[in-house]
Amino acid sequence: MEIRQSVHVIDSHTEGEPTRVVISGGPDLGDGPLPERLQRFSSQFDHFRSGIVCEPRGSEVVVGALLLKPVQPDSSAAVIFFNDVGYLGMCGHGTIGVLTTLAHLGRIGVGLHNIETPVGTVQATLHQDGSVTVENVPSYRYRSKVEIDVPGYGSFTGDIAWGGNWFFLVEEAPCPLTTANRGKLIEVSTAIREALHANGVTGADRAYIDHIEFFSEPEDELNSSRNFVLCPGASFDRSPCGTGTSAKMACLYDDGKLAPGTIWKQESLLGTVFQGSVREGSDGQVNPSIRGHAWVTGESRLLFAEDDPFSQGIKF
Ligand code: PYC
Repeated sequence: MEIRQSVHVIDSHTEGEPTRVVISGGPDLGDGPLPERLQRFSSQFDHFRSGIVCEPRGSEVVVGALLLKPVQPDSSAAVIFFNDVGYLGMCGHGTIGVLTTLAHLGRIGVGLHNIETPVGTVQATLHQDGSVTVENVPSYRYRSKVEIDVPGYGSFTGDIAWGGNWFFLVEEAPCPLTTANRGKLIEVSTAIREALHANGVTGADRAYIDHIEFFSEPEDELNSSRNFVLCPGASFDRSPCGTGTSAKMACLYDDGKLAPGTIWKQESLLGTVFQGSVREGSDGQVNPSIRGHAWVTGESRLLFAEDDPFSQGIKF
């Protein structure tokens, strides 16, 4: 078997949601600003994205994180996040996975680290107990109480908010938020996303809303809320979703329901938790932070054989 490419990756999960960090063997994207390198990645090396995270090497649940040389000398890393269908602006669980992976490699220690992403630099703290706090990009509610008619499912009302990705946040879940209902939740949230798209409902600057979020009372009364988050593609976030929790806290802050510094405990469909809070930002925005824990699950070399028909991943 002739191997064309060998890629060193480290896998982890953050509160249940997997991250695959590409340590070496990735494409050369140059040294420019991260948005330019993302543009180069998507236009010239999209096959690398799909080869790393799609089946047979990955699955629709895996979020990839390509480690890059940072622009600023005081940054610990630069990273571009991606999944089975494309690229993510920011990724909260993924940033926690990246810090845990860098610590596993002995490249960083306990303390504060700047991590560059295409949508801005975030600060992340590796704590003594192994947990990580991510100070996410400024987040805000763009529109509130947007009503959308979803063919076959009725009408839903939600907020559109930015938390590093675009979210449509629906208070009224179509069924109880349980793992047993995950198929139904994926089905309805996908229909909502399609209806938003068909009706031209977008984020700012006509941005495509690719994440849909449902909420309910938490199962554990010590938590503040439970969520279900549809990710771009057809999978749901096993973690409480860092950018989704940021978007949620921005809406709560806007409604006067979350004071700066108050802890918000967001519970996922699996029952895992991110602990969040906000600081007041400028122009009505908030600076959210989320804290969670990741665990390294594997370290491997992904091999790409010359004659492998699925070397670039299976496209369904
Ligand atoms: O934690 O921000 C997040 C995230 C986005 C998509 C999957 N996880």
